[in-house]
Amino acid sequence: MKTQWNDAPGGFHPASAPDFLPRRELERLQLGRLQSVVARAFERVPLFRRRMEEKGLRPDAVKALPDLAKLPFTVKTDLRDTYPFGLFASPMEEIVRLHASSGTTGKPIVVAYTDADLQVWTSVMVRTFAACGLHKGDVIQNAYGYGLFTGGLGAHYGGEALGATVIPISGGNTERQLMVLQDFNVTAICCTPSYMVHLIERAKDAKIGFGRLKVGVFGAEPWSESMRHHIEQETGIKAYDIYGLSEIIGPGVGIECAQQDGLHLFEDHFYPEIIDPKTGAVLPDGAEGELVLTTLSKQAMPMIRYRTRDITAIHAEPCPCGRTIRRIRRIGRRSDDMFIIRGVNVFPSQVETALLQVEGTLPHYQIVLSRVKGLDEMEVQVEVTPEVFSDTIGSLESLQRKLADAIDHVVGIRVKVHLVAPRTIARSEGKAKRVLDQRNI
Ligand code: DLL
Repeated sequence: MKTQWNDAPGGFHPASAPDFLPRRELERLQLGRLQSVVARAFERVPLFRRRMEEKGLRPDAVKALPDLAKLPFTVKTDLRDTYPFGLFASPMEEIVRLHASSGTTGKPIVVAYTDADLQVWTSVMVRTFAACGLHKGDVIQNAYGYGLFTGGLGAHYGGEALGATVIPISGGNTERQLMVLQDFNVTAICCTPSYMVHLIERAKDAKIGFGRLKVGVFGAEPWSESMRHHIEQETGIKAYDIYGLSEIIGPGVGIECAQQDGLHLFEDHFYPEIIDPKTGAVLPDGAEGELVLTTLSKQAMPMIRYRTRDITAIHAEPCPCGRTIRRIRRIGRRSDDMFIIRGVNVFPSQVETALLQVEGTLPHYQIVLSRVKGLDEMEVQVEVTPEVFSDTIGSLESLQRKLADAIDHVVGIRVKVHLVAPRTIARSEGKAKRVLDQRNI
């Protein structure tokens, strides 16, 4: 095949062909894959079989794509309850890789891949990088953590298969990251957006730039449009949002294209539904709800109707980039991220959006939750820029008021804002921990 994609950034990569399938062809492919994966899970995963039988269903109930809505959901606790290998649909000798995701409590969840699963993963990561305009000749600094976390190895093999040069630097060691970035002529970086903010700060300290860097592939945690603006302004690169989760495959479930307006889901492998999180009912395209994903081709650990807890909406309208695979809106919220302050639902991402609208602060903040006389309270700690910090008390007070106003405007409640000196909030090398929950202390 002629590899024109070598010459033009953003050009076509052959692996991306499924991104552009005519809808009917895509749906035919999806249905065939769905029927086989449901049959496989029914035959090989006792928990899934039991749930199907409880509903009086057999795999032949899936005659068309909408029939998926009849099938039982899978939830995170199913992975915990069957720890470590209870949901595997392949014998151990066919499993060539395990990853694990640390849970908030106790045992992690374990995910498995056959050789064919790894090939699919690599192909969706190639499509991911291609959608960001990367190709052979690019130099990718992969600062996602290598190890049990899926970010490092997932991006790694995709980058290599793309034909790019991959630097497997993993997370952390910020000085070295900046040195490599300059010296190895890095053109793309993969890390969490919060770590990129940290790199920007340290590069500024060292009075160095970002060399040939042109693209960032940032994900694994929610980040706001204002955060994107900050990163792009400070570095001159294009910052793309990448989505994924261990239970489904890892990174490579969805990616933004050059439009940066929603994430295309590789729905020939991961079938999306949006449900009402309370009733479980499937919602139409455009409606906001919980994203539910079904792996259409996974062998080792098929996930049927996995409830991601990520809140988004499907955009069905065509994308100017020409991809026919549907898009989801950027994920700013998880249903389990929410807390209730004085009767108002609050998501951490709303706080970020509000803070970054106000000049004089840095994108480093922490939300501290506490319980006072049985009621939940929230305080927002925000770092201010060194210039503002050395300013008069009066200007700090005015900034504090502006921030409280901005939060009030976005979230709808007045909360305490505490300005802190630059470099006082812990920096993360991977996923940032934005909420410090002291309610049960
Ligand atoms: O974070 C996989 C990944 C690695 C994705 C590298 C992107 C880049 P988990 O550790 O299992 O897997 O966490 C998955 O992180 O359900 C979301 O809540 C959140 N998340 C991931 N990407 C995004 C994103 C990896 N772009 C969980 N925006 C998911 C918002 C995200 N949230």
